[in-house]
Amino acid sequence: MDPWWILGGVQTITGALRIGAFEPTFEAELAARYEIPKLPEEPGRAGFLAQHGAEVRVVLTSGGPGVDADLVAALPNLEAIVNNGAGVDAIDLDAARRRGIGVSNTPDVLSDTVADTALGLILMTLRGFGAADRYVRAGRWVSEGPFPYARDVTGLRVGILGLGRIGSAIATRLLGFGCAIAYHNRHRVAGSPYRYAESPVELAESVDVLVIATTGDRNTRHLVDRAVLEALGPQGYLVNIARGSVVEQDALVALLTGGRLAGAGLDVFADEPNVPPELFGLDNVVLFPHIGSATAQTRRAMALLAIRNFESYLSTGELVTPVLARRP
Ligand code: 8YV
Repeated sequence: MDPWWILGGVQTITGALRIGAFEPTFEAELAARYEIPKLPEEPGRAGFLAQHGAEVRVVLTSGGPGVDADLVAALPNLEAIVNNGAGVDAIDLDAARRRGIGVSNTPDVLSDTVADTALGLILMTLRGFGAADRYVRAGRWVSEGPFPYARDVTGLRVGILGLGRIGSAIATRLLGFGCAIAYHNRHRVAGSPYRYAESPVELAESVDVLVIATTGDRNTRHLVDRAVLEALGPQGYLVNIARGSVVEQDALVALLTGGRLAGAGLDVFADEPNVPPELFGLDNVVLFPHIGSATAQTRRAMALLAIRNFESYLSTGELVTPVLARRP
């Protein structure tokens, strides 16, 4: 290990910098091992960067606020960005690529848990399980009688937008429900047993439920626009466990409040933690606070993988799970 990384064996890491608040498990696992300086918020941020920016070689981050082009520019010797999370949408990958900065994420270890969340949203939205629970608690079973009928999940036609690791885990689960799976992806997945749709609109118009499992980046921004939502139609449901940026949220809200979509199950939003209040009164909409991967086991596995990337970079100059390879 280079001498500038560790001072006197006390695991005080120099040359590294933490950006933003970390989710609790990553915070705890990191704090148990290392002391790493945090980038202060303004008003101290600019002064800190002017004084220490050139010392920073590795950045640790965990989703937002991430690392934008300005921050990359303020860290002239940055070599690697380690993200605790699969999605790297809060990191300016173009700015990193231009400078040859490596970027790592935490793939695979969260796929099953996020897929479980998607199934939970499908079941809750179509069967009205959340609304049914509220019905009992409000005493309405007693005062109003039986809860209204819901929609079957078994045998549904489900379209998956983005058949990557998470999308595939969702599809596998849905096979157990006898669902017919179709997908759209930037590229057709060789050997996939599922029907391929040429476009998001073509996928949406041929399914009962559209599940978004793409990455969130500038290529997927508003991929699910008004035209796709209208193609899904008044009998169709939208489920999103990916990123709010993939959906034209204003159009989604307008169609849901106008009764032109059957319902939606949403774990992610355009401007988290703000959720359009127009959705709060709709029983055909299920709203989660971005909990796709939020189990104790998975958050620990993610934290340990992020730390493995960090340690590997410090000792070998290689990231374990890079989304962007370092180019010295
Ligand atoms: C976390 C996520 O909320 O992995 C992702 O991309 O969206 C979530 O698992 C995020 O990483 C913050 O820790």
